[in-house]
Amino acid sequence: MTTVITFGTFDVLHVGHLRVLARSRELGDRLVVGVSSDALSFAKKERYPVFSQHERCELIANLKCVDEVFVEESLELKRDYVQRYAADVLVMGDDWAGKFDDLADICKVVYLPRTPSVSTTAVIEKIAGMV
Ligand code: C2G
Repeated sequence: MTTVITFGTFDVLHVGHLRVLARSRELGDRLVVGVSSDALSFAKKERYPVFSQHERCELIANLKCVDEVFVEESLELKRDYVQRYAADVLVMGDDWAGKFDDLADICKVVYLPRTPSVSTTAVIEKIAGMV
């Protein structure tokens, strides 16, 4: 049984999010997803997500490729989360390339290419332009 873990805010869910999760799941038998808390998202991006951490967790937990979700409270706790969920593989989008290589002593670290031309910010701007 190979457990894969990945992390993200996953605000305003779009196909880029879905693809990275589906590809992550293909790397093992079980996919655990850490969804950034509202406070962590604010610290990273200086704005609160459109959808709350409860709504984002509910959406991610109900995707076919996802087995378990939890709230990621801090970027500094990656090692603890990998150990807590007994993850064999840590997957991150390649916007984080190299950032988690220090965890290679406890799990395989994989960076997947992002889906081009789609982002939460672009979706928000597109909707804002329609109203
Ligand atoms: N993603 C992607 N293609 C896109 C947009 C996002 O593959 N066009 C991926 C990101 O690379 C990431 C995941 O979707 O793996 C979630 O993206 P974000 O919600 O932007 O995640 P981020 O805020 O970078 O949070 O601990 C790490 C953080 O929680 C990551």
